[in-house]
Amino acid sequence: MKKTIANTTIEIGRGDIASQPDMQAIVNAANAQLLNGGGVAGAIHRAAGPGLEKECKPMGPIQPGEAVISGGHNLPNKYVIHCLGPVYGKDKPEDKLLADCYRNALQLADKKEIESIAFPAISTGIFGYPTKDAARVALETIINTIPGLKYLKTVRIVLFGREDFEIWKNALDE
Ligand code: AR6
Repeated sequence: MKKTIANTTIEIGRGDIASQPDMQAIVNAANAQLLNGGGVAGAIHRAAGPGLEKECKPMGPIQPGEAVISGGHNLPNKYVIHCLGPVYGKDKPEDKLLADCYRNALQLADKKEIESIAFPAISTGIFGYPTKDAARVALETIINTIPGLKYLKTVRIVLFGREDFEIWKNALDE
């Protein structure tokens, strides 16, 4: 499932965020301390090796909505952009903070002249953000941010589950 906006293609795919070798950057659904964790953060840190945590630790803690960049270490990607999503029901307003994540990550990527980036569904796991609402906020933000970027050609959303994949596909269709 693809959609092109101002020369940038948005793709919705299924898979593991830590196995996206054709992307220059991947995004981590991080914790504030930028340490190893569960879900996406666990998969990324496992594949990257201990050097990633060592590089990230001094950059933490970060705030909800913030994004920071590191190297990819043993990952096939040159960069990892770490975003702290809002905890649903706690960090408010959730929709603004989630939008900040996607916008800040995309702008940071463009500053580094990154042409391809893969996102997981930030905040929709342990942080409890409902998938359908998160998909709408994320896609709206991506679509609105793309025209202001110079280098980015591909934005991929990588969904773990089949149901999540269907929800995001429908959201992009709308
Ligand atoms: N690839 C792609 N998507 C995945 C993967 C994977 N390998 N693993 C899980 N998902 P989460 P959050 C999906 O919990 O809600 C961590 O412990 C998952 O099904 O990783 O932002 C951190 O340390 C869900 O839809 O991120 C933080 O403390 C989505 O990715 C906290 O969890 C996000 O799930 C962050 O929570």
